[in-house]
Amino acid sequence: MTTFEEEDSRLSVGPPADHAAGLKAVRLSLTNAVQKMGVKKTVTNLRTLNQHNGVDCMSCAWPDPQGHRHTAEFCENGAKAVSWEGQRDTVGPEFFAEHSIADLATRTDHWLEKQGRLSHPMVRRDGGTHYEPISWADAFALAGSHFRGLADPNEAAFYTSGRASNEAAFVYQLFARALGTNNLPDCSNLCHESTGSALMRTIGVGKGSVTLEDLHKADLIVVSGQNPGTNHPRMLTALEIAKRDGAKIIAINPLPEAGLIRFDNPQNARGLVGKGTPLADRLLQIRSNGDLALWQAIGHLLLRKGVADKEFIESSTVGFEEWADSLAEIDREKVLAATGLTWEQIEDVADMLASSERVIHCWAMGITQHRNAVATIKEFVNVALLQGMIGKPGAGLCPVRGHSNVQGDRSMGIWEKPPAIFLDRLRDEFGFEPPREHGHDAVDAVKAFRDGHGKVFMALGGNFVAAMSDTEVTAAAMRGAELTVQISTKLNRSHIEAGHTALILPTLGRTEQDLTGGRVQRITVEDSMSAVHASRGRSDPAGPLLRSEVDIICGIAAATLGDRHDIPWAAFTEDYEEIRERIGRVVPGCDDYPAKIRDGGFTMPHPPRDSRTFPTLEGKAVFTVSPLEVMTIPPGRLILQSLRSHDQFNTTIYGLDDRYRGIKQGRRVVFISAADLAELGFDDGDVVNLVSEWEDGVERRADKFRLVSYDTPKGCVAAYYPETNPLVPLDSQAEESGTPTSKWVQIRLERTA
Ligand SMILES: Nc1nc2c(c(=O)[nH]1)N[C@H]1C(S)=C(S)[C@@H](COP(=O)(O)OP(=O)(O)OC[C@H]3O[C@@H](n4cnc5c(=O)[nH]c(N)nc54)[C@H](O)[C@@H]3O)O[C@H]1N2
Ligand SMILES: Nc1nc2c(c(=O)[nH]1)N[C@H]1C(S)=C(S)[C@@H](COP(=O)(O)OP(=O)(O)OC[C@H]3O[C@@H](n4cnc5c(=O)[nH]c(N)nc54)[C@H](O)[C@@H]3O)O[C@H]1N2
Ligand SMILES: [Mo]
Repeated sequence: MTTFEEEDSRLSVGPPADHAAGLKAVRLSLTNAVQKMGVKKTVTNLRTLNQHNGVDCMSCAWPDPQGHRHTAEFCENGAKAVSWEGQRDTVGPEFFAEHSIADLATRTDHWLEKQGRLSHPMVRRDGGTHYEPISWADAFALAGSHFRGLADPNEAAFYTSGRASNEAAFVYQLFARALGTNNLPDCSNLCHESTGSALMRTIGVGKGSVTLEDLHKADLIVVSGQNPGTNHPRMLTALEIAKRDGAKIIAINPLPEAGLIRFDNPQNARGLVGKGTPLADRLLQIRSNGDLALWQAIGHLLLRKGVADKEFIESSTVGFEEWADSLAEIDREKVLAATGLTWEQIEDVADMLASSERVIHCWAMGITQHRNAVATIKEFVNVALLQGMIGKPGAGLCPVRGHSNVQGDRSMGIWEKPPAIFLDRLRDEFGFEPPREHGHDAVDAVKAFRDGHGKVFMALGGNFVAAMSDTEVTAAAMRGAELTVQISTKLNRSHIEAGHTALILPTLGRTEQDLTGGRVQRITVEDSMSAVHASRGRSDPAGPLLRSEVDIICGIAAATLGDRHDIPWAAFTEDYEEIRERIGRVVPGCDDYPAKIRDGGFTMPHPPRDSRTFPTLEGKAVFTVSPLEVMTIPPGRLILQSLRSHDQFNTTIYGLDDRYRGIKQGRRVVFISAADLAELGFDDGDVVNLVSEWEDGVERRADKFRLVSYDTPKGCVAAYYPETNPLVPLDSQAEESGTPTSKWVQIRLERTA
């Protein structure tokens, strides 16, 4: 199946599952791994995954247990990620000679990545119809000449996807700043940026405040806008442990996701043979973006009950009175309309919170990718502060990160708005004055290239064209670049919708042995709970020409900057320990970095978690007031959220099934309520076009989706990303954080002829 039509022809729909994982997951992951990698590589890779001294799994940022680890400390989707990277087929000069870029443009995302690992540096010369081989030296020289030719360093943009190691991220931002720009858009801009914005303002640190231990000890865990059964399967083990000790779990989600309902833990005997653990004690099927109203109502009810950790509020916070005043009254009708819940359901949750001593709030993309995402997260913080649920064992804020090292990349300075302290330390270490004005985030970068101000776009991993909103606009912007440079492991859309001159630079994956500089190199990563540790790949690289990310970045940096600023690019490549030395001196919280890594890793400091101190402007935690704005849509229209299937990792499509939602062999489906089907006059199985409506008057389209009758609130439908990204307007962004509103797009359904 290579084309879009063929891929859709076999779609079938069955009943959704009511539980996640179990024996079937283990069997599927092993069969899949052996098919892709062969037996030897499967054993090497899976045996060391998430073990002390082994490979950090690149499928998600969920932390590893500190002490005892299971022999198989990975999940079905971790195994998929590893075998996808370990695939034996390769894509090299013959493949590119056979397939023109025009031909590749007709292929699906699934087909593109499935062709195998990129094995040779390739270039598309200006006007060329095909990619052709290029030597590494020529590739570096070509990139260097384009960077040197820029009239202004801000004509460059440096994108990062969250799989890059701390070492690669550090030298990458150093290169960008030594060139003279803070244009460092990253996948975080599309992901947890709203979390960072809300937490920086309210608690002074843009990261979660709990450890894995805290989760085990909590007595109430709220999981909002997250589908852990697919996206963070190992989180279910933590929920199961908490549950066994009596914790209650509340899931807030428009969809009854399988993993939230019941979990068969494949790693213990009970899970293998028994019926599994029922996880959520409550499932609130909230309407899209009803969360702000819900949490304001909960705040209101808790205040009415007199719930408050007065000592903590008094000693450690500001703004309590204003917040409490703002919620003295609440418009009940507005709350019920926004949430689609009953007042009894909301009171019940407030009661559960009131009677709990250790509460953890978890959230992910169902919260961050909305227009008022930052306000919603600030409301989680308000309620947590009211109850004093921060900086105490078993309690806190737990944004669950996506990419395995997205948090580490931020710590290393991948940020278009770097804090002054970071830039000061960079200056002191390297003796040059880094640029101070803020750079472009992901949306700004698209606009710069769309409007002709952007000239060179470099990407450290990822698939910017498919991951970004407004696919057609983004693709046209990238095609307008003078040069695009993609450091990648697999072929994807961003290699096709590329600049006039385009480089594909094949790199080692995390599971592969890195012998750069003739020595065994390790890299380091930081997980969702700020734990930093080393990772070392063991398997043979997919080809002899592959180079490490560090090697490629330093090669291009040296070709661009020569010995400007005396930065020892060659020494960095020789031995990554040299980079770790610099990380230790530049990155706040990383003192003695090399030694701490050698000792097995450490947890980054987090003042609110560690000592209930809050490095905000006010020096205390901040209650904030947000207006309750209820977003409405005209009659006959629907709110579309775009989400992940069980068989994908972001834009990487492993397969065409979504087992937990009953979908087989297809992805162009829209989950819609029976009530909407009836009201709009459609039937389950009808094929429709999706048309998005936005204030600019432009109608964005995605054609031929099959309607699937599903248990989702009326008015709220769901479909997979990246297929739906053409529908998300570039300007539809979260306030303050700028994240595209991937979970809120106003659409109408159009009958197909
Ligand atoms: N296997 C696998 N693992 C992954 C990834 C992957 O693609 N595949 N991606 C990684 C990355 S980068 C990330 S960021 C994470 C993503 O992890 P998730 O955030 O779990 O990913 P999504 O599939 O976007 O799911 C969003 C969830 O939010 C719900 N939701 C949507 N709108 C709302 C709303 O308005 N309110 C509430 N309360 N809920 C809502 C949806 O129904 C869905 O269950 O996973 C990471 N891990
Ligand atoms: N509509 C909609 N859009 C979304 C989202 C959504 O929920 N809905 N989610 C957003 C989120 S949360 C995120 S994080 C972004 C993800 O955006 P990205 O991080 O840009 O995308 P990925 O799909 O993770 O990138 C896949 C590519 O990374 C490359 N790759 C894989 N491993 C490595 C490696 O080790 N090194 C290097 N150099 N390259 C590697 C491969 O070439 C592969 O094709 O998408 C966002 N876009
Ligand atoms: Mo993400």
